Amino acid sequence: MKLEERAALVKEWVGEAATFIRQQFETEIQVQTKSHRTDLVTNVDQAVEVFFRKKIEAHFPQDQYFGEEKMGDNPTSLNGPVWIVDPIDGTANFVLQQNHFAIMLGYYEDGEGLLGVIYDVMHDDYFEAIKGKGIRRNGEAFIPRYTDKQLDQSLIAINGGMVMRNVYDVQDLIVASMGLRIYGSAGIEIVGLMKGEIAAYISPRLQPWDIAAGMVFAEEMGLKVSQLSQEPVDLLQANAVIIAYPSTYDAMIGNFKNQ
Ligand code: 2AM
Ligand code: CA
Ligand code: CA
Ligand code: CA
Repeated sequence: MKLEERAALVKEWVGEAATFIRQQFETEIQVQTKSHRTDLVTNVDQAVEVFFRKKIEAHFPQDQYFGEEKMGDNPTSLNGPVWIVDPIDGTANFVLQQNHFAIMLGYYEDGEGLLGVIYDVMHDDYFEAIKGKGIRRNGEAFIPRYTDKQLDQSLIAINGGMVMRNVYDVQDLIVASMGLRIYGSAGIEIVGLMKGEIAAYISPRLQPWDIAAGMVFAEEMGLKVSQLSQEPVDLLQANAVIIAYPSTYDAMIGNFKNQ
């Protein structure tokens, strides 16, 4: 199946999932904690992940699937066709703000990102990246307007916990920038990069589903993405990640202290 056809199918599924998610605000959402008091999961995250797994299984039974809420396989390799799904990215925002969360899907073949989707559910803003074909926003070709700027002219986004604890001395980088923004959803932060609101997003522990879609966008937009150590991102484990416009990336990458 052509990538464009896959992309059209995904768009249909995401639309259906988003309608379901919005309807859940009329019901009582069941919230549980995972690794930490602030690490949340709800019945809605789980239901949406089951929904995507079933769609993928029905249409592409040969493909590997993995998602945050572990409703699929535990991935051991990126060989062949692989889907990487975050049913709700920004669960704390979903629970507490009913806003500022995203659905994210990445589709890879032999480790190469071919399709990325990030959907800002409450703003009905749909971003799709197809390898070699650029980005579409709500069905229209999307032309990034941001011009590459120096760090002192740039707003940057950094994970909140990392800022609070000054992990890798990131506060020095914030001081050197135009200012800090924290959105609380990797997907919404990557959308912020595409819209040119921010010039960099940095997080100390992104899981494969937090960054798989974003890496396809990065490739199509000419953004730089790597681990903070400058190693390539490994989609079989958690990574400390920077995704940024080239000048901002170059200004920051050598300055993550005490890694
Ligand atoms: P999630 O909401 O899908 O879990 C919050 O800063 C961002 O980091 C969100 O995109 C969130 O994704 C992600 N994240 C990754 N690991 C997390 C964790 N252990 N606790 C909270 N957020 C996490
Ligand atoms: Ca989570
Ligand atoms: Ca996530
Ligand atoms: Ca999630």
